[in-house]
Amino acid sequence: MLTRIDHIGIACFDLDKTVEFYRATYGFEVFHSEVNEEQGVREAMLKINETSDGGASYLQLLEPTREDSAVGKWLAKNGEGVHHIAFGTADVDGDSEAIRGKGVRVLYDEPRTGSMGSRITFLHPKDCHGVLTELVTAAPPAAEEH
Ligand code: V0V
Ligand code: CO
Repeated sequence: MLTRIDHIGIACFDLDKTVEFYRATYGFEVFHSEVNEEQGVREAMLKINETSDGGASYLQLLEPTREDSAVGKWLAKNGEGVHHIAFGTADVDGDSEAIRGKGVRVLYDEPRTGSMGSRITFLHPKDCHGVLTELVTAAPPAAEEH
């Protein structure tokens, strides 16, 4: 069951400048940052609020680490802006398989590693009315601490 907006992914050319915009304009601070080489992104997570399922909602600012990455290609074509939305679930495996069964293309056979040790997969935007959609299961709290 999808229980929250986990994050909104925003593509940018310069992560540091974009982080500074969100800090100076809205007062949002960086909660976590990392490089995900598999996805070809340098990212910053800005926590917006906790949610009733024990999780949280974030903005995910994304700068490509290489031009041929998903975000690099998208930026070259569209410029900066909202790149994807992500729904949180306790069961990304079960939910993605159920959605695959409805005829929506799930991009990965098995979920991959996402921000903060989460497990993620994506649904093809052409099957989702133009919205690249991600499903996320957060890492258990103990795993996040190590
Ligand atoms: C592409 N399209 C999009 C889109 N990206 N539509 C809406 N939103 C997007 N973000 C459209 C594009 O305009 C084309 O439509 C069509 O899909 C094919 O696009 P393409 O440019 O030829 O690119 P592809 O097919 O090589 O790649 C598109 C997909 C790719 C969605 C397959 O971006 C992908 O694998 N994305 C999943 C991984 C990802 O996005 N990673 C970065 C975030 P027309 O022109 O044919 O009509 S990593 C992340 O979120 C992490 C780590 C996390 O949350 O923890
Ligand atoms: Co994401």
